[in-house]
Amino acid sequence: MSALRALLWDVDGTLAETEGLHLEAFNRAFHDFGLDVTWSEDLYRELLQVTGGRERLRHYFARYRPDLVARVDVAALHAHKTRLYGELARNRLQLRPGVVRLLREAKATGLAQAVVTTTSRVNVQTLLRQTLGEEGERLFDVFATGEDVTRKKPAPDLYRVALARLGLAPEACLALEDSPLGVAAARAAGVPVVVVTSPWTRDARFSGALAVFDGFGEPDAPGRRLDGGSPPPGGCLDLASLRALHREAVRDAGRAC
Ligand code: XBP
Ligand code: MG
Repeated sequence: MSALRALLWDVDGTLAETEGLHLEAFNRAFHDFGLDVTWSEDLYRELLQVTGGRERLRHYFARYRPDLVARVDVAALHAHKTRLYGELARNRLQLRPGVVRLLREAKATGLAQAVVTTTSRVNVQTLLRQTLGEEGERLFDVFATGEDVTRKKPAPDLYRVALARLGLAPEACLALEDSPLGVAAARAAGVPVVVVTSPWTRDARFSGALAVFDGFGEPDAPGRRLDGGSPPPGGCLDLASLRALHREAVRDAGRAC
């Protein structure tokens, strides 16, 4: 039986609610490039079905503004969006309630931790430095970010990169994700996955997830379990609850063989 050796963390929507800021950065970038384009929240929710900012832009122009396809340099537009995101993020990013508690608990117990995200390494650095200073990047052993793959989530590639860098088998790990596409990526790599929904994914269906919560939970902001399973004690998702879920996954996989 495989014991839990590592937590694999998604970033956008899981470590922090960043999508509102990404949306703002996309819209400012359109303005700076002189494009008559503004994404609404409803449209952005739909566009989140394409992971990765560059891929999302290409999809948008092809589907909604074919008149702009030949005119827009998507790579330059996305590079500008990334710069704007870094500026906008100053003093505006916070980790989700319960995340720091869980990151530190995992680190103190000797679990490995990885970042597995479609966004860029620089955006991850910005988030971790702004919220946790020097400690931020030291909490993680491995980073797998958008630059590392050509196929982003829901492809398993980012998870495979993280597993290879950790030197661990998928069943020794547990992924934490907020979106169905993230769940699909983790499952396609054989990694069991727990969902903590974000406002952008709250109404989604999460087939293949071990459990679905609406937050990691802190004593003053408890998380709720949304899939009918037993809630974490005191509404706080801690390492003991994650280990119990992981044991269930390993046991069920053993039965299926
Ligand atoms: C998040 C994303 C990201 C951000 C934008 O997916 O799809 O693309 O929205 O980031 P996940 P970039 O949380 O599943 O990794 O513009 O930096 O690509
Ligand atoms: Mg996410």
